[in-house]
Amino acid sequence: MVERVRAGDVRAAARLMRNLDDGIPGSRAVLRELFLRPGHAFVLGLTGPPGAGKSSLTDRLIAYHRKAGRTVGVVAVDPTSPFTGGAILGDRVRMQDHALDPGVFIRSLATRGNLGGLSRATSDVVTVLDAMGKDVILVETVGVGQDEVEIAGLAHSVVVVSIPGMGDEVQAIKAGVLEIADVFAVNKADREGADRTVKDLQMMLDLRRSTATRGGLDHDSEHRMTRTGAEDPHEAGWWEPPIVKTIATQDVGVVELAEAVERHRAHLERTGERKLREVARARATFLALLRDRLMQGALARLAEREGHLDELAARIADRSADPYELADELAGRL
Ligand SMILES: Nc1nc2c(ncn2[C@@H]2O[C@H](COP(=O)(O)OP(=O)(O)OP(=O)(O)O)[C@@H](O)[C@H]2O)c(=O)[nH]1
Ligand SMILES: [Mg+2]
Repeated sequence: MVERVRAGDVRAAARLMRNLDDGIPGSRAVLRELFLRPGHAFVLGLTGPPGAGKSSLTDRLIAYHRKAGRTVGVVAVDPTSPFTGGAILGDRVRMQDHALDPGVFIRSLATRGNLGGLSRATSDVVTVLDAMGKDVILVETVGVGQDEVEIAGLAHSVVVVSIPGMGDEVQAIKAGVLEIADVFAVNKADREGADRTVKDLQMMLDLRRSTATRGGLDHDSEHRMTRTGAEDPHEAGWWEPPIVKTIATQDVGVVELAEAVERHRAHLERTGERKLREVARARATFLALLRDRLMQGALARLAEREGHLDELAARIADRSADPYELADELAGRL
């Protein structure tokens, strides 16, 4: 299985991804082997509010990279499929032009059916796609900041997709996304208000630049990457996120978007930040794994002693069991 995946065998990769999803014994050992002999993929995250056009842009970016002779892997994560009534079908339809292209591998993930959480499942798929030798991996996630999938911990570069007329949502962007955006795409630029959105974003960036005294990456207590800033923004090493207007449905601005990402990729190489991001990704992956393992261990022990979790929950609810004491005790024993 390891050799077949590394040779780029699509069926072996699809099977491995399914097995990982289903928790089939042995699949994690395969993943481990693959992890230790990685490929060379550049991982690009696309994130933004539901319906912003992330899948449409992803589709166009696939075409762009294929034209340049690069192989592409895609992970589309949708924890909120009610918005589209099933992202998996939607993504298939939107990206169907590439369904028969052997140079493209598309994998959709929904919340259900992923043992150990979406974050880990996403990172597993990225590992497999990388091992397959894909040149570029596009990871689409819905949501902004509060998402279960920490896209910044997974990708080398992150494109934040916004749309005209977001008003309040730009406020929301201010909170978390500014920190993770390497490139902004203002999609649906055929709609009114695109220039206004560009201006709003630009104002936020200007504000940030004027308050920042230092630039660089560190981790906050939530083990996310944050910019600590270690130098004057006007010195080399400061990355100013470009804002690109796009119309995904008409293939407008897509080359500019891809080129902005390419400039960021070059910046990462030049400044050594790519390595930093890979360390950040390793950190996030490891913590997610550890959390899973500890939780599994704790729940198994709990089941031995206290019975089914639902029964215990009922006892906690009617105050006949003490959740604080139980949690302390379990954690202590682990
Ligand atoms: N007018 C216009 N419509 C667009 C544009 N890009 C995408 N759309 C439409 O917007 C809708 C949502 O596009 P998607 O690509 O599915 O958006 P998404 O962000 O992937 O959506 P979710 O994955 O459900 O969050 C579709 O009907 C697209 O055809 C654009 O540039 N202009
Ligand atoms: Mg989508």
